[in-house]
Amino acid sequence: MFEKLKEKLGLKKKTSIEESSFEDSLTTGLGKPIGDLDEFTDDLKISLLEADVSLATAEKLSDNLKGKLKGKRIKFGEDRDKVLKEAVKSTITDMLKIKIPNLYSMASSKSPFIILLVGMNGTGKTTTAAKLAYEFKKRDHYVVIAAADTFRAGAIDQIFIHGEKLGVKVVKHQAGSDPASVAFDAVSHASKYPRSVVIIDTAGRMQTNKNLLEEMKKIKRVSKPDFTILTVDALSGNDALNQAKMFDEAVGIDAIVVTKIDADTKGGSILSLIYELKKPVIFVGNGQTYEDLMEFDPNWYIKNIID
Ligand SMILES: Nc1nc2c(ncn2[C@@H]2O[C@H](COP(=O)(O)OP(=O)(O)OP(=O)(O)O)[C@@H](O)[C@H]2O)c(=O)[nH]1
Ligand SMILES: [Mg+2]
Repeated sequence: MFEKLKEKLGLKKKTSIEESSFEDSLTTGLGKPIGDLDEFTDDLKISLLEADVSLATAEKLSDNLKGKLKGKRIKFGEDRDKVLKEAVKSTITDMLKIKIPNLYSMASSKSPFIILLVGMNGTGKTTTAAKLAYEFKKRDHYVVIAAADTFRAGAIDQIFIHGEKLGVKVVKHQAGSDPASVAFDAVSHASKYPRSVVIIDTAGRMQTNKNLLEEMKKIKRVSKPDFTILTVDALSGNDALNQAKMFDEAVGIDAIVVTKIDADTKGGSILSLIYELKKPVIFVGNGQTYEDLMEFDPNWYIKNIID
């Protein structure tokens, strides 16, 4: 996973250091200066950009790294490459610091708990809706899926089939009908049951399609979700950040699910999403089966891109 970024940030290449006598460090105990970092950070920035990290995030990472290493000396017995690698790791760790909400415990404290899924075409909304339904059912919730993608031909059938496989209720209207009213009906139905969770699957939005965006705002107004999730496809690379900004401005999002990380992705967009948008990545989709929804763990991510 994230092989490209790992390979880049593995920092395998030996970095140069001005040779100075170790006698100094032995007598003073202060070690050698870490040396000029420009070449290292320039290479790092290029690696980050190649791995789908945005320019702004790559530059910030590089600045933060320089700040962290300012005045740092390499002590006798210490390896400069290792010091640099640990510094990159801890810089990324700091940039990923954001509170990740616990959706499962949130859903246990309100019924019905309403989740709205939004995102561009094909990013994995319907699959993620089914995966979430599976997880909530496993946790003894009464799950209702709202088939609120009334726009794309076949979308209602697609989610209905998932509902049958999972044994969860799917509220649907006819194709072409008002998606907000589907969502409303699903919430009304769920209100009759304790520990209920409503998952609203919506139609894919093109960034440019104003009508569909307006429709999504209406779904949100009518269904009053407790939690709005954006799905982005890890394969969309740097565009994921643009999509997330656009959706956040248009409807407001609480968290992001990055899908298809099992495909040959570079993974860098996760860092820019969290750092620039200041929105948590809550889950990652790592396959097409219902079990393939992983809670996002920053430590796991860092391990996968560096170690
Ligand atoms: N490998 C992999 N494929 C995924 C993942 N999530 C979704 N997919 C696949 O991506 C394709 C699109 O997924 P959908 O869930 O239909 O996407 P959508 O956002 O609902 O698409 P629209 O309704 O057309 O906007 C399907 O073939 C899914 O099986 C994932 O985590 N990994
Ligand atoms: Mg869909």
